Amino acid sequence: MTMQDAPLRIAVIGNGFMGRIHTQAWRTAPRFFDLGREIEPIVLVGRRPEGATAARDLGWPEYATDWRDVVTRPDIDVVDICTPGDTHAEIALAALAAGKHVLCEKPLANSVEEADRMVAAAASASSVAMCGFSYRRTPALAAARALIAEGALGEIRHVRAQYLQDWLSDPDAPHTWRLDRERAGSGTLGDIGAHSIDTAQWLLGDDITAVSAVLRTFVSTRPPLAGQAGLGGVGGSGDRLPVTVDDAAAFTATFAGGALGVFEATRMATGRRNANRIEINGSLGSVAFDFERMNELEYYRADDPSGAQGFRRIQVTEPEHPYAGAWWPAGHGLGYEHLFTHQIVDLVRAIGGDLDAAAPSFAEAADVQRVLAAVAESAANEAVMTPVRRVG
Ligand code: SOE
Repeated sequence: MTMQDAPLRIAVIGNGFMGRIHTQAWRTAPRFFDLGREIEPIVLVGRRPEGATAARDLGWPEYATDWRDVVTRPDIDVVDICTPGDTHAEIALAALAAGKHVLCEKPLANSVEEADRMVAAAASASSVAMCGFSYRRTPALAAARALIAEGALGEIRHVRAQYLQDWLSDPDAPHTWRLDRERAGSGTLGDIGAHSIDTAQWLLGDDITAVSAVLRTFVSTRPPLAGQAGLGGVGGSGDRLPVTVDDAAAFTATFAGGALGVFEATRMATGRRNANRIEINGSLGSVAFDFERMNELEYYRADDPSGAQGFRRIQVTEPEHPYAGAWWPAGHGLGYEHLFTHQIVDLVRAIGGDLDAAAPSFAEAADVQRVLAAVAESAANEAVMTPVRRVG
């Protein structure tokens, strides 16, 4: 049996929301896509012994509580990191040093310094290292990228990106690791603003060169977490804990190619559950996308006859659209979990030799980290906020 014939043996590190959805993706990918390789889930890692029951329910043959015991094991080929950001670098470095392929959840790290160490380790490893910016695997966004790449939008002038959620809008929503700077690195900015940054740079094939930013924390303390239900969990009755990260981020950005970007990210936009939106305007047309309608892409062509101009709504559910053909009959549509399945498909293809499929690389993800750092630096430097001068 050659290496390529042998099953790819998987360890997922982290058993929260992301660990669960990655688990699902590893199981589903080989059922719908020809991966050229069998997948063998070996072990799920969580921090608490009581996670064993849920791991079994998810179909894992084994559960462990210390990632250090797992990432060097000879029966593991891929280490899939789904932990909070403060552990990404340590786990990835250990896994790469042990020759494992690595998939690491976004944002790549909690600082540029950590991200750079991960990039260096990936560069000297012979295995594949990829960061999980899952929205790149949305068929509609992949279709938008193809339109932009073929020049259908002409010269790109505007990028308008909003990522709006509301799971923190209740001031009594509990404190979780996502609200702790030590663990998460930043708040809304790194959690969901990072997606918008990655999506914008990837869609345009262009780099953000400078930013001017404001960050806001609207609720500065929260009750401790008592139990897990949904993203926010259930609040307990103990002393309130300090929120050490941003609740919302807003920034303008310039792109190397001349486009102007306006970005907004918040987890406090009441009524907006997962509105990851982006609109791009070019000299020949525009595209607009909202993840709450993820199977649709709006497309405007400036050369349509003047009496028939307007945004057309493309159903990105047809066999000719990226990823869509592997699923259901035309028109039937996909959901959030499919992005993660597509991500696994691309990772396995990269491991099989199609190296371009492993995107974003750690280097590209470190570039997003640099934009996050610039946004934080700009926001910390209040001098960039020019006061409005009023009379009286
Ligand atoms: C929480 O805001 C979160 O789960 C993010 O961490 C994910 O990256 C995003 O896809 C959905 O929302």
